Amino acid sequence: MIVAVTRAVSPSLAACELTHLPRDPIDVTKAIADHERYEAALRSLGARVVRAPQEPTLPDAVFVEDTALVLDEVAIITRPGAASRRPETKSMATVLSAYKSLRRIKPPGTLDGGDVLRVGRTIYVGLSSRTNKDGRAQLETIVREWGYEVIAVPIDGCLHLKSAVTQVADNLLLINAQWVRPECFASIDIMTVAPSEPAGANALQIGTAVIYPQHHPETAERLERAGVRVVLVPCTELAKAEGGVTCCSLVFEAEP
Ligand code: CIR
Repeated sequence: MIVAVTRAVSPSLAACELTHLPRDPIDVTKAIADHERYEAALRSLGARVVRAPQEPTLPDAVFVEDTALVLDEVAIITRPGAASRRPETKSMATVLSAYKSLRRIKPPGTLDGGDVLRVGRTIYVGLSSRTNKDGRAQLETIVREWGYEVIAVPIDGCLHLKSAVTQVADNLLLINAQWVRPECFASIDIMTVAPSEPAGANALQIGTAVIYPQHHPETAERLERAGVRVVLVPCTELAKAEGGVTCCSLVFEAEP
């Protein structure tokens, strides 16, 4: 069974953390409607959507990806780089404990799930403003038990590693090469975003399809030309909060 853990959009979303974008008014009603379309897209691809408890006072709580890394063997509860986001992990730990045994990133380590890209047994970790060396080292120690290799990847110009690169098919990554160097992913095939869509590298792979923002049509066409099935979703309001499609769920295999 594929589980996708999501969380409702907080009414306080407009007070979200921002790093690279200017604060633009967010239509929270539209954000909520878009998020429901996103959950419907997850269901259409066979995922069982499990909503974590709502966190109305935590503006960024919809971006559940940052609170944990879920592997087949274990769930690692992160310690987000933005202090305002650390309380989000408490209820997420409770939800994930129903499926996996838990480990935790401890102070002074920080790690955002958005900085973690797993491809097979390799875990790439972005060197961002949210993830520090200690957090990365703790992750490396935890996952060594199951034989994962951790590789640090410099990024520049974006919030998280997965703002710059995501997996879109078995051996294929979608990349913005201005924000991360393709050479960091030596043996994997690479396709690039359309130059007019720098924020277009964030796609959520579910099986042989990807959930993808409809406001990046040129990159969507590139994906389709590469043979990737694309399920488009509206997500302009969450994008104003620097969130993408991977950010809004934690997707993993679990026992039914
Ligand atoms: C933040 O700055 O933390 C939120 N406004 C956006 C987080 C997006 N998460 C992600 O890319 N994994």
